[in-house]
Amino acid sequence: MTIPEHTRARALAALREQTIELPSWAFGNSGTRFKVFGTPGTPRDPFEKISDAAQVHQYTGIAPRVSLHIPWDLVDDYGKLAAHAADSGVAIGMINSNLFQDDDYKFGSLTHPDAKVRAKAIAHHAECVEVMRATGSKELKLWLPDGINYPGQDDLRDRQERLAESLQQIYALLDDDHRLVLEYKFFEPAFYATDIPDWGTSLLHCLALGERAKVVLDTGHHAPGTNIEFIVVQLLRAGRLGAFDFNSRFYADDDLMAGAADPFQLFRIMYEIVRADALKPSSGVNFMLDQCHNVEEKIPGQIRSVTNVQAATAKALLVDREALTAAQHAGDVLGANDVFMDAYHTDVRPLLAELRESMGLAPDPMAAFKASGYLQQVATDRVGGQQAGWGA
Ligand code: PSV
Ligand code: MN
Repeated sequence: MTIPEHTRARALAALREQTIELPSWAFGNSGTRFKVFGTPGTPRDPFEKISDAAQVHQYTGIAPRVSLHIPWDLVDDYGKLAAHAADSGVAIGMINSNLFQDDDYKFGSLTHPDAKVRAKAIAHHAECVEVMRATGSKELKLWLPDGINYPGQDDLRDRQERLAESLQQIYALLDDDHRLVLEYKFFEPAFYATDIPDWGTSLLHCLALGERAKVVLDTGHHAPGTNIEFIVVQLLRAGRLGAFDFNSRFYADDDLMAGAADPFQLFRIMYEIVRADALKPSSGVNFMLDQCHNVEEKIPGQIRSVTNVQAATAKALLVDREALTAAQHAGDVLGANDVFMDAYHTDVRPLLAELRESMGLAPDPMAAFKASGYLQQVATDRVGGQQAGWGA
C-alpha cells in the first residue's frame, strides 16, 4: 500500500513516543536444561548488563529502561546502579522478584502450606520494594512458579486463599505511586495445576488487590493456538493490562526473539493496542521483552526484538481504521480482511529508517551497532570473573 501522508505523519508521531523495556537477564548467559553456552564479552555483573542494554537504546532510540531481577541483579548500592544507568542514558524499569530458585519453595512460595515459607516469600518482596525506592522504579513484577504435579498433592482452593492473602500483604508494602503487576503462565514448572495459570486468575487477584494491581501478559505463556489479542482486548477493556513480556514461542515457553516465530500475531496484538490508544506511555502499559539469547549474540538479539516490535507497531498504525469500520459495518468480510492485511503486508522499513533519521539515529540499528566494534571491545575487556547467568 502507498501510505497516505496524514497516516504517515500520525504513525511517525506515535512511533516517536513508543518505548520498550529490556530485561537485564537477556544480556547474561542462558540456555536449556541441557547446556548453557557462554559467549566472550558476556557481562559479569549488573553494571555490565546495564551498559549492554544501553547499547540497544543507543542504536534503536526506543529502549530507555532496563528491568532488574532480584537476586540476579543483587548489588551493594542500588543508588550507584541507578546512577550508572542514568550515565549510560537509560533508567531502571520494573523490579522482578524471584520465587523459583530457593529450596524452600519446592512446594510453593506465596501458596506454600507452611506460613513460615509464605512469610519468607513476602519478605523477599519487601526487599524488592527497597530496591524500587533506591532506583526510582515504580513497578514490582511477580511471576509464581507455584503449582502441583499430581491431583490431590495439595488443596487447589486453599492454595488460592493463601495466594490472595500473601498478595495482599505484598500490595500493602507498596508506596502510593508503585504498581504491582502479576504474570500468569499455563504450565511449567508445575504440570498438573498451576496457581496462576491464566489471565482470568491473575485478573481476579488484581481486582481483589486494588487499582494499582495489573496483569502481565507474557506472549509465550499460552497454549498453542490461543488468541492472545483477544486477551489483550479484554484486559484493556478492564483497564488492567499492566505490561507485556514479549517473546516468541514455537513449542512452549521458548523465550525466543519477539516477532521471530509469528510476526503476524505480534501485528494483531499491536493493532489492538493502537485501536485502544494504549501505545503512549501514559496508557500505563509497559511494553517489555522477556527473552533469552541462547545461541545468538545477545545485544543484536535484543536490537532485533525491539525493531520487530517496532515494525509490528508501525504496521498496526497503518491500518485504515475508517475503511475497516465501513467494511465491517457493511458485512464485507473479505473487504475488511483486505484492509487489515494491506497494512500487514506493507514494507515499513523505509518508514522506520525515516523515523530513526529524524531522531538522529542511523537508519539501520543492527548495522550501526555491528560497525561500532562494541562486541569486540567487551570480548577483549571482560576477561576473568564469572559471566552472569540465571543466578545471583
Ligand atoms: C517465567 O517463565 C518468566 O516469564 C517470568 O517473567 C520470569 O520472571 C522470567 O520468565 C524470567 O525470564
Ligand atoms: Mn515473563
